[in-house]
Amino acid sequence: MTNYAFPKDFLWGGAIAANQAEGAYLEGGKGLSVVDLLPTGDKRRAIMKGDVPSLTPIEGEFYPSHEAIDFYHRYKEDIALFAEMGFKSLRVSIAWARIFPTGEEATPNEEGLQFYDNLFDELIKNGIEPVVTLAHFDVPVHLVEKYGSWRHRKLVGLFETYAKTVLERYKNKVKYWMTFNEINMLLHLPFLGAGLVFKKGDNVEQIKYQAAHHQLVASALAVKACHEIAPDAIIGCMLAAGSFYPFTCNPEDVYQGMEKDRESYFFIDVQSRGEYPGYAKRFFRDHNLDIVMEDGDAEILKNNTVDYIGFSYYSSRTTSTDPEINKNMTSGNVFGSVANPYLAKSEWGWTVDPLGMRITANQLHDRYQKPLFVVENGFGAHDEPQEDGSINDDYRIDYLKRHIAAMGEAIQDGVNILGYTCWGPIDIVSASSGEMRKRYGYIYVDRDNAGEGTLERSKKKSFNWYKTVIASDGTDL
Ligand code: BGP
Repeated sequence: MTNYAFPKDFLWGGAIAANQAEGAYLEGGKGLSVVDLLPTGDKRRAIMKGDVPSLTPIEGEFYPSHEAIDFYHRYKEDIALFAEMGFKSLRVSIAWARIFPTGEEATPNEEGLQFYDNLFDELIKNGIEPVVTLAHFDVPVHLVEKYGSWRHRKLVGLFETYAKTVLERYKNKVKYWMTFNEINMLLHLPFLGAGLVFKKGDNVEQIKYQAAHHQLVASALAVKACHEIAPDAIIGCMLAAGSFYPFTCNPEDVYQGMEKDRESYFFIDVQSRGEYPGYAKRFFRDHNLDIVMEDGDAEILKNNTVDYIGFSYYSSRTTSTDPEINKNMTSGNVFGSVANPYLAKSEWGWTVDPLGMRITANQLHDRYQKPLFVVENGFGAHDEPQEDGSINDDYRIDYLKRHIAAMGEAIQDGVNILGYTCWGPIDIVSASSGEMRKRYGYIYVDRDNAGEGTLERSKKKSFNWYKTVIASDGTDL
């Protein structure tokens, strides 16, 4: 229960990504994306970090993105279910390689453009506002082969062309845009975030921050294009958020927490304030990083800042300078977090911290003074269907309830939040593990880790719960 209602125009909904839902990985003229090279399990983790054995799919290997949950063919059925829950918005991403299969054709792939026209039309017909991410972990593989992906300046112009193409095409259908999903993921999973492949002897830090600069300029150019092409639309950035707590009140721990937060804030500082913060310049100096910036880049960044801050929030993080404490890292956190003794963890080692949602939202508000949009939040869990097929996912309802309440408290604190698109309202492929078994949905999809199953959809207990939440403007949790 909340003791007040969320705003009437609050964008309740859900979020998915092309590569985790669509499947049809080479259909309709689509080219290969980096995510199409990610198998499941430990191999996936190594590849996401940049140790990439092959830039073509390996014979006999299972790649979950290739079919995913077949949203490409079943989106109408899925959207009908979202509409039944009362969704006001659905966050989707456009697969770059559906529009430009190699990333550098002279003209876009009409079949790819048509697919998203159909998708957006279907959403609009159902009263659901499309919220569109331009890049959700899916650089065309051709650009990795030819240019080394985002390490090369060439990607900036190619991305700008792609962004302009889709903005022009969908300007009358889409009002909410976002540039790079979890842009700070580039530092932790550089192949996933930016298509970066490393060889022995590479100066990894130099390559990552150069790629980051290119993405930041490309993001600003997409903002510029959006403001010119679709002046009634708004465009934001997207941060994998979750503040670092110091493990103790030792100032060394507190300072380290600040530094760790800045590793992520650095991106948003540039996208939202329009310039590199002093601490980033110092970091480059101290680490002998020589980031090549072209004449005019500073102006591009300064003049094209984002309209809102989109973020994902799954958990807080905790940091310590004590080597003994550091032996106890949480397994599920790519950001490098030690276990927090006050908080429980999910089966995948993700810390559960609803109050952290309120803390993070307030910190982002204090820092940027721009509207926020919670574009991902949810609980990845293994669901066990009962004999009659029903799924009683009370654990998921409990997680979501507490996080929505915390978000409501943040709104009462004065934070302007545009909406809430929970992650994976229908079960989709997990980004970090590639598993289907790690489910977030209100809608169950019959498919297992090996890709077996009918792909049939069914409602979990949480389906009606979320429907009530939306219908009651968040008062009935
Ligand atoms: C974010 C990504 C999503 C997503 C989510 C949940 O990092 O933006 O693509 O999948 O996390 O993570 P996972 O699927 O690994 O549980």
